[in-house]
Amino acid sequence: MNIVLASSDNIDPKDWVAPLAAALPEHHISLWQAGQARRDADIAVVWNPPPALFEQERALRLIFNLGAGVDALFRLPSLPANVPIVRLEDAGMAVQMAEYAVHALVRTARRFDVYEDQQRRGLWQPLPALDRAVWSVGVLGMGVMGARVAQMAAMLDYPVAGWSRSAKSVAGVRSYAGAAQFDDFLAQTRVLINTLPLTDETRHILNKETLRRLRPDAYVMNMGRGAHLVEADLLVLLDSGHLRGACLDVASIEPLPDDHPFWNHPRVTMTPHISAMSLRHESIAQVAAKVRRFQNGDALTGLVSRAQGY
Ligand code: NDP
Ligand code: OXD
Repeated sequence: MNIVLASSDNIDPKDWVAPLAAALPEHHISLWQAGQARRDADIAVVWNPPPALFEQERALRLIFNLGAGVDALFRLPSLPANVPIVRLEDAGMAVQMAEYAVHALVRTARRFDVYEDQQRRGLWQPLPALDRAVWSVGVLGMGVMGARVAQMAAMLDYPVAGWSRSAKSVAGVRSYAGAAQFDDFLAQTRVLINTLPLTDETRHILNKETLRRLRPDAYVMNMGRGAHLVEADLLVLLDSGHLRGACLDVASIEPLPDDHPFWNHPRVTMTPHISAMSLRHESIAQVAAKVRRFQNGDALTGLVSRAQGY
């Protein structure tokens, strides 16, 4: 089969094309770049591909997204309507996401942020011991990422709940499902961790109405997408004291503009979309295994639902 790799980010062929070709020696692998002749590709392996890819390659039978979130693909008007899309499932990302969330959770609950400040001020001052019962964690999205985050927080004995479209059964995690249980989920949450995909239903789900429903002195983490959060609402709730802080891995505009208030806000921790990075070796192994299944006519996991948008 003819397989092309395409991304708007610069891809160094030796990083992706050569290892994918080594993993799939029976197929022809090449880098797709705008302005080059059509390849009559069967499969496109993409991350934020240039829109021209789908305008030119009209014979695609499968699109493989080199990430968990497919929102950027759905924004492309040229995306063909009937070609199946498969996204990365975990591939080493879930453990990173869980590590990121637990780091931020423990930092705020155990007051490491305060101890860092005390150290700078030369202050030797133990603070009261942690009472886990008052640090209820709520994870938005209980898919590959969210379930791992929730499990990890539950293993540290925090009270944990998860919210998803369908009910889940995860040890140590109370399940809330659907719009009908959303308010109850928020009302019992103090540390809100977003791992939802960005869809029409979840855009701006973190706004002043929803964030106000959290328990007082709440903390918000966003590792989903910047457009889940109404950033101005977060700032108002931080400044009014309803929220104690936020840890944000994603922003509505990335890279974050130079004059954005998040850069210098004393209670915002900002990271550059790194909570769970695509790992080349794991991603290529997953793509290669699925290409073989596809070629054999076997069912694929990780298929994206166009109706649900994830
Ligand atoms: P999954 O598809 O495995 O999980 C998505 C979860 O969200 C599911 O539990 C799903 O419910 C739930 N969900 C979706 N829509 C709704 C809704 N309207 N109401 C309630 N629940 C909903 O995705 P992943 O866990 O693999 O990835 C999730 C997202 O994490 C990605 O889309 C991406 O945006 C983000 N991400 C960010 C990274 C980063 O570095 N910042 C890295 C990787 C991912 P159900 O199970 O019932 O279908
Ligand atoms: C992803 C991401 O969706 O890196 O995989 O954000």
